[in-house]
Amino acid sequence: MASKINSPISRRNFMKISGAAAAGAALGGRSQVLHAMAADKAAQLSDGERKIFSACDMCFNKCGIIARVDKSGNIRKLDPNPNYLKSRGMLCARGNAGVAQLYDPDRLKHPLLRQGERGEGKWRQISWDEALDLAAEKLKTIGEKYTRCGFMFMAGTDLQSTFVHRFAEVYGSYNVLSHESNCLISRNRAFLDTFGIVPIPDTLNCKYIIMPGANRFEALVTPDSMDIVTAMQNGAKLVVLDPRYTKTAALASEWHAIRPGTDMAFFLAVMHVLINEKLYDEKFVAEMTFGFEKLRDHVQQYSPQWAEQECEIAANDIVRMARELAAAAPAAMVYPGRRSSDYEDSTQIRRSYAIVNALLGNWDRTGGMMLPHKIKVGTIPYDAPFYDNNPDDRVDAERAKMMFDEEGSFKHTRDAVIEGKPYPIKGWFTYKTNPMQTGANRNKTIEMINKLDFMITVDITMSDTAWMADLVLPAPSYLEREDPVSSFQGSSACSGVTIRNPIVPAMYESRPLFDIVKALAQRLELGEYFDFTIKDYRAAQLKKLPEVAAAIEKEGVYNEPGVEPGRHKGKPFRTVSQKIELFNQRYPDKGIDPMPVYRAPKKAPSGHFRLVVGRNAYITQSSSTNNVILHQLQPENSLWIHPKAARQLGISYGDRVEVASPVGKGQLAARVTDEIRSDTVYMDSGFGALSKGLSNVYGKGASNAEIIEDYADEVSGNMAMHETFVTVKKIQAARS
Ligand SMILES: Nc1nc2c(c(=O)[nH]1)N[C@H]1C(S)=C(S)[C@@H](COP(=O)(O)OP(=O)(O)OC[C@H]3O[C@@H](n4cnc5c(=O)[nH]c(N)nc54)[C@H](O)[C@@H]3O)O[C@H]1N2
Ligand SMILES: Nc1nc2c(c(=O)[nH]1)N[C@H]1C(S)=C(S)[C@@H](COP(=O)(O)OP(=O)(O)OC[C@H]3O[C@@H](n4cnc5c(=O)[nH]c(N)nc54)[C@H](O)[C@@H]3O)O[C@H]1N2
Ligand code: SF4
Ligand SMILES: [Mo]
Repeated sequence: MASKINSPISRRNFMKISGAAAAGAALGGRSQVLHAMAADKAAQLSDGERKIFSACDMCFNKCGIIARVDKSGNIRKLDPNPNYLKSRGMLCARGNAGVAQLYDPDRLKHPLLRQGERGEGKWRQISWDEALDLAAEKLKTIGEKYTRCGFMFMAGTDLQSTFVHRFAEVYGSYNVLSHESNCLISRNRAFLDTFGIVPIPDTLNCKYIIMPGANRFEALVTPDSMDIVTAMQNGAKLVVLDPRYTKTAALASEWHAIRPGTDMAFFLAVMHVLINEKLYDEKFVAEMTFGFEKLRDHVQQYSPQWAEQECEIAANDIVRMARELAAAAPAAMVYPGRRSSDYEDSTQIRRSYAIVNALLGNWDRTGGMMLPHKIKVGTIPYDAPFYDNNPDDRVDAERAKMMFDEEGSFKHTRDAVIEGKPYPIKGWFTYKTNPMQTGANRNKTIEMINKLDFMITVDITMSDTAWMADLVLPAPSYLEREDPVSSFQGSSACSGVTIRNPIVPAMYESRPLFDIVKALAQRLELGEYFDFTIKDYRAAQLKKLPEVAAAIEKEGVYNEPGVEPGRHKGKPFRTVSQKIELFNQRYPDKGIDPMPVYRAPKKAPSGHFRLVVGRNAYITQSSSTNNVILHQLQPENSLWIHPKAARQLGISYGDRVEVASPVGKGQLAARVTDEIRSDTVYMDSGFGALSKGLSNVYGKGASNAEIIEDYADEVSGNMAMHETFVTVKKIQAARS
């Protein structure tokens, strides 16, 4: 297999397209990263048009938008906010398609109560009063019968999700889940347990980036996605390790089709070279790190020649890359990535990234791992009541070795609910999250839901999760909502505060989450905890920040200039040793290896492929595949399979194939391509919807959430979605 592809032509083209950035780069400072085109576009308002600042919500990035509203109050277009430093004056394809989400005929319009069996799709339209009375009664009766922890809550990424947490706390349940245990908690665990904090990569000023298991030019994270392009224009080298030839791989300086699950072998060998060739930052390591001697001895077993057998990247390439990293240090990094819901040892894999960064001495230095910075906004404080009959802990406690209490683990909570252990959970409230499509092993999610007495879902469309609920409540989209302000860390190059303003009035009978939990709290005699409006809340947030308040009023955003290196100087790290822990001192007590120990990934049984997960630039997890504009760009998903493997199975491009794992299966078209390893297959997420309320994506393609088995990272409880092996067989030939 060709493990390395250079693609100078596509890279040149890409640079041409983003030429505006190059013009800015010469100016330095803030204009270095702003894309000048946006400003002109935003300025061109036609007669009678108004512009309103807000923040995109087609994914978690919250890029700055200026909505153009016509005389009759309809949104004509969403423009990027040129002054919004985090998004570098840009909106992606999904951001541009936001209007189609607002005016989607599939929007939920009224509260709906289930009539037939769960998932049968029979609903009765009810009034809000009836819906809220019923929801409050269920919260009361389930809370009384099973304790208040018998009702669980789950909220996706959103500025109003904070009110789900607040409601759960005052209601009395600690069983609150976020989307994060299906996303990035093993990365957070790893960096926290190394640096005592999750650092921010200074991609803009970096000279050498190794990017393992991330796809930043498709899986957009602002501003990293744009800053890496700028850094490359300024001469930085980007090395991508990915079993697929992603768009990021295509634009990178170098791509290596690493064997899935072996990144730790690669990085242990990089440590081997850095240490044995004395290329690490000796002064930094001596002063700032703990456990170097132990690490030095530990990595002797992991030579580049050994690693080559595991990760299938040539030993001399590993040595070369280690040397190149060291030569560029401290403006060199292993990019920490984001989603790490991959393997059972994902925390340890990401620890190996963190440790290489520490050896490079890139902490708190230009082009390296920076101390994060967020502007502290205020809140309306409260003291939650104490309920003395509640169990001692979360239902998923102790199921992983070092879980985050605030995030929990979707995988472990679901197991606990199915088992009814250590105590029963009978109610579920979900807001803006779709675990039916984003939690691995969909049939198990259905099994859990069938154990519940009552499930409430707040969404904007009939998602697969809403489809399984008992009560479905319609919410306004981000273009109709007033949210609390949000303070964000946009990278080393900026942080700021943004607002989300309603651009059009809430459509149909939709009601914002805040109004829903406030009304429920009132019915449960907890009204005092929500005795305010969103406006009051915003005012409390900005009470001590008049400058911020003025800027967001005027420009839709408050930008804070970049984080300067050296901010951490002289401060202790928040670890046991108060240093960067190459050897983690808390781990042994928890039964965790204090330094990453390589365990080869499971081998695929004969005739099986490893299935890996990811996304592309049109898709936000499961939530944009029904959007009519994005649906036209990508109507269904396909199975990436290597020509060699396809040939053995008699599969040609476009043939319909069935992909099956021990827990589920799906049918979709084969995309025979050498852009993937021959032992691995891939499909985009968010397709194969069960809900007939999603008229574009219902029944289109396959749902990888159905097929992926539910393993978990042993340390953090993060879902581990790359541990599944599947079979592939041809069902029907492509029509020629
Ligand atoms: N199969 C698979 N699973 C994955 C991933 C994957 O790539 N593939 N990725 C993982 C990652 S990294 C993450 S972060 C998680 C994310 O997982 P989720 O939190 O489930 O995110 P989405 O899939 O975007 O689902 C968001 C839901 O919110 C609804 N929604 C959108 N806007 C609004 C709104 O304004 N108000 C309300 N009330 N609802 C709204 C959408 O209709 C959708 O049902 O998924 C994880 N799981
Ligand atoms: N367009 C778009 N942008 C997004 C999102 C979105 O849904 N759509 N979601 C946002 C969110 S919530 C997140 S968390 C981030 C996620 O962004 P990323 O963290 O970049 O995650 P993925 O896109 O899931 O990409 C992971 C890559 O890892 C590869 N891979 C699989 N197994 C291995 C392995 O063993 N080793 C290596 N080296 N690579 C492997 C996969 O092929 C895939 O290309 O994106 C964010 N940005
Ligand atoms: S990356 Fe795209 S979808 Fe996400 S917030 Fe920015 S413009 Fe919106
Ligand atoms: Mo994520």
